[in-house]
Amino acid sequence: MATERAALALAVWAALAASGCRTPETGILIEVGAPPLKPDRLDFTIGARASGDRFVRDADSSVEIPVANRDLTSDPFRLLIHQGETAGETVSGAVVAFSGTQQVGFASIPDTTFVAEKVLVYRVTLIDDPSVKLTTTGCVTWTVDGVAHTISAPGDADCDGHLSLAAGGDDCNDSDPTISPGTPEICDGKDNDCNGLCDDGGFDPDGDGITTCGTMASAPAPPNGICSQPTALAEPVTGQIVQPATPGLDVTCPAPENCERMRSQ
Ligand SMILES: [Ca+2]
Ligand SMILES: [Ca+2]
Ligand SMILES: [Ca+2]
Ligand SMILES: [Ca+2]
Repeated sequence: MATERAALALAVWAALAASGCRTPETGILIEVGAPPLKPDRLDFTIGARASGDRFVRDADSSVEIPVANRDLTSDPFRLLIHQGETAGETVSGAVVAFSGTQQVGFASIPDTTFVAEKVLVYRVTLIDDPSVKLTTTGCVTWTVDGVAHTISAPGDADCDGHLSLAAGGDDCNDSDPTISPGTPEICDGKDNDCNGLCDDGGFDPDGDGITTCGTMASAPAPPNGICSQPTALAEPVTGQIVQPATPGLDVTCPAPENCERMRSQ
């Protein structure tokens, strides 16, 4: 797919060059036109490849462009990113169109590597895509053909909308999107809401300190929000044979809480 798009882009550039354009620079040109609804601004998020397949928002090339008085159908907006302006050699791009606070269009370009002395042209059309999510921290996530794409933000690596503690935020674990202030507590061995307590969501109905997921209820959570989960205290699932109540006789627990009492007797 990337090769086909690059070939298409080069063909487009060849057409531009034939029409009298000067010798190209090295860059990537994103041309945005034909929105379904008239936006008043375009939010370009350009991600530079970091480690592995991870892309991180590049502050220098990610821009917000006012287009309230522009007819993008007849006058497309073009953003040219030069090599060297981003932190990496391979970039990914997302364009979110806004009308006020409402998202009215989206487009993306695939992972693209600069080609020396070429300008790769991507003509994109804004479409309505409900899969797109843009956080206040600058992360963009979207899905194409069932494949999730993410451009994370410096300071918000897990894109949960909360900056890490190191970045001055309140996310006590910036590599886990199921952990951040305001996230509902679930029985998973994590301090989901970053309040410093493990699985403090009513998962210990008999108050013996052992939750139904096998953690210590309301125990102090480590700084990363990952709570200890001692296997010796793990709560059995309903119907599991735990231990004989009478030597030689197996007992099947009717419910986890009953199993718990049985084991402590
Ligand atoms: Ca985060
Ligand atoms: Ca988090
Ligand atoms: Ca908690
Ligand atoms: Ca939890």
